[in-house]
Amino acid sequence: MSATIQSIEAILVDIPTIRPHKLSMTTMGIQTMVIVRVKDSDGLEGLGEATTIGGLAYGPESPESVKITIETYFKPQLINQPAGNINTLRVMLDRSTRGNNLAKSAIESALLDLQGKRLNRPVSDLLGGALHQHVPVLWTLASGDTRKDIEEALGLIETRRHCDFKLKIGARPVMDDVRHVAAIKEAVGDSASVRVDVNQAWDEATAAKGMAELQSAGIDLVEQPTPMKDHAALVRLSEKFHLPILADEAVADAKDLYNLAAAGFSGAVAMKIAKAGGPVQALKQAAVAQAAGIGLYGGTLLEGTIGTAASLHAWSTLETLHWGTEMFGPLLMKDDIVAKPLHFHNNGVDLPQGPGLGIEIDEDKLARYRRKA
Ligand code: MUC
Ligand code: MG
Repeated sequence: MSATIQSIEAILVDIPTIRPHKLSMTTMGIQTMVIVRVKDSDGLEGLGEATTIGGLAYGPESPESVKITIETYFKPQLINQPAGNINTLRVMLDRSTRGNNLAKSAIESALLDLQGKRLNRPVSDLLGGALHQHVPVLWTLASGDTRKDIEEALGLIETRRHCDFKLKIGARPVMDDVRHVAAIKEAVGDSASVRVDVNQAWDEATAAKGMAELQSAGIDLVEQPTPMKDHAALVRLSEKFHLPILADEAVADAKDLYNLAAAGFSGAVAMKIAKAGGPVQALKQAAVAQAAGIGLYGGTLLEGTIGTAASLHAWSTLETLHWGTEMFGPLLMKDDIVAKPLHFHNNGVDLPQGPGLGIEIDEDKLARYRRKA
């Protein structure tokens, strides 16, 4: 008789960021993670995480709604079910609940962690096997101040923690942003790849102007310049410019990416376990991208260590990550709730070792940062 699911807990954890993180739609000062703990009848525990950036200013699921979805809707379906067949559980949740991919991602990650612990294998093995033990990681500059961003970038290059940078733009007039970006590119030099994320802030005409300027400033990639639902604009812009576009909010899962590629988009995709609904679902999107000749990039919703580890296990199984990853979420937070943090070095991060995700909770830290009321 296989082990069954006995308890599911979704815990809100609030940790301040090391500095304000300015996006086009909001400024983050605190990151809220939803930590999911799934226990089975043998006493094994699986960990998962859902986060979003900037709460409802960014997307339709909030940390609080994820907690309610898991506790009120998922938990009654999952309790007493065999823990070992993740596909069966997944189909059940997809049939009963539309969307809510952040909540589904946390559950899928926790079930994979549990299964890995049961089989004494890392999650990457459950996903077919790791091809990489060290994954490149860029850093996002988003202090809102050009001088501070340059200082931050030069320090990170010096210590070899990161050599590539993504700049958050879109909140200011386009030419102010272009000057900000060009100054940073000039300061970090040719060996650093500089990309921008507009987080949907431009209309198509502004995007055309901005992209022409960014192309001449030596920027390598422009992420989600236009609103997420405007697939036609992304396609037209990708045909017009050599400067490649990274589709982010426009493509949550495999189907979205298929539609965008079929409409003629060329460029790259930011895969995120949170958008897709879990590591397995994100890899389905990767398969569509590979078939369509679209470049791969390991994206984040600024998860802490558990969500970052779940993503890393998935990205480690992909032969080529054309644009690397941005799995730096834990480094943006002032503290962590795990016993052993991820090891960031040499412009990347090591895939955690051990069964499951390879991550253990620090119970004292969790007690300190969990939301009390
Ligand atoms: C996004 O939109 O890409 C990833 C890195 C970062 O700074 O923000 C996120 C979300
Ligand atoms: Mg983005």
